[in-house]
Amino acid sequence: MFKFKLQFLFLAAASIFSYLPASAQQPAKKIKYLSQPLISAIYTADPSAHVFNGKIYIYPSHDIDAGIPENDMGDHFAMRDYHILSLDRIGGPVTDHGVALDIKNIPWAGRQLWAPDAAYKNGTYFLYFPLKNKQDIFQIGVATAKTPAGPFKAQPQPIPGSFSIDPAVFVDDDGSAYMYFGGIWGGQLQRWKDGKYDANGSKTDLQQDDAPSINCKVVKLKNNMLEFSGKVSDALIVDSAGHPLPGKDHDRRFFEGSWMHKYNGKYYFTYSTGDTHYLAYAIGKSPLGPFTYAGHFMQPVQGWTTHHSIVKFKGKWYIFYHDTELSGKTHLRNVKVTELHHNPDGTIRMINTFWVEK
Ligand code: FUB
Repeated sequence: MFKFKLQFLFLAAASIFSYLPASAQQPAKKIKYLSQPLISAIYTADPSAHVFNGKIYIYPSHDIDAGIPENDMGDHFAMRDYHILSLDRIGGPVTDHGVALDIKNIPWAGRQLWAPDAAYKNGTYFLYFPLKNKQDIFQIGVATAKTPAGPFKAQPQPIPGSFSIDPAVFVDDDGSAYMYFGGIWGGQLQRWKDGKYDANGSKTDLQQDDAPSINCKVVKLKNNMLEFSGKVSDALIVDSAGHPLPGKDHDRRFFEGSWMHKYNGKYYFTYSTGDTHYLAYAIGKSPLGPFTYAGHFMQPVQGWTTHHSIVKFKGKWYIFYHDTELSGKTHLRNVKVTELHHNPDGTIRMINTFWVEK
């Protein structure tokens, strides 16, 4: 899953000069970043941001160095707890609220607490998290708290009918809540055919280039926010002619890390293309899709890929994302934020998060 093509290019660019004799060295090239890490005391990734009580709360993964070798299934992402961050204003100080949920307090836990999200309803905050169960199969759990920073108490079992990774919960203007979830390769989505897990299924994607690609999943949540209401369906992405994107279209097809925001009455489904390292978007008339592919809006970051969220705060739109500026290592990431701009025609302005200065 997490090969380090771009990271390698970056490290090569940054370090090649230090191996040359001083006389042969060219003027040092400097990597410049669009934004700075929001915190540096711990490594954080997969930032899901929400505005609660007039503040921004960020629900990130907490990256650690577990000493597990890197592989395409993401075993090196062996996270064990969550810390919640908050800030009163963009650019202001960031508070780390400490451990909000620990894997040792989740009764069904196997390993790997991956990208979480949060939501609020009727006086309760909900933290949604992907975690491998004791059979090493990813499912999605939920924990509750009375305050946005927790601590959160996990439900004794995963959400019935849940699978794969990267839950993103969107609450529409009418109060209806939807969960988008799924990720291929290490996220195991390709192993879920006909609602059943196939341990012998492909390790990456379907490996059928001309067949429709695997879609992210979407499901309405019950009013209690703890259970799925009805059937899980595909958050289908189609091209401008209405055809599903094929499996071979790695530049455009869904990989993982979905998010939903509503802009001018339209539903913007955003996601990572994974092995091609872009953030892409597709627009629909309903939160359930289908969504028409509209383009890329973030160029590859430093690191294998990024994971984002989009939120409106004090009249402006922001994107929270991660890269590996602090560590230079794929599995030790840091969260960042920058402004996101919608163009007058409804497209999203392209973001480039780093460049090499001559
Ligand atoms: O943090 C672990 C995984 O890496 C997330 O679940 C994916 O979205 C990717 O960011």
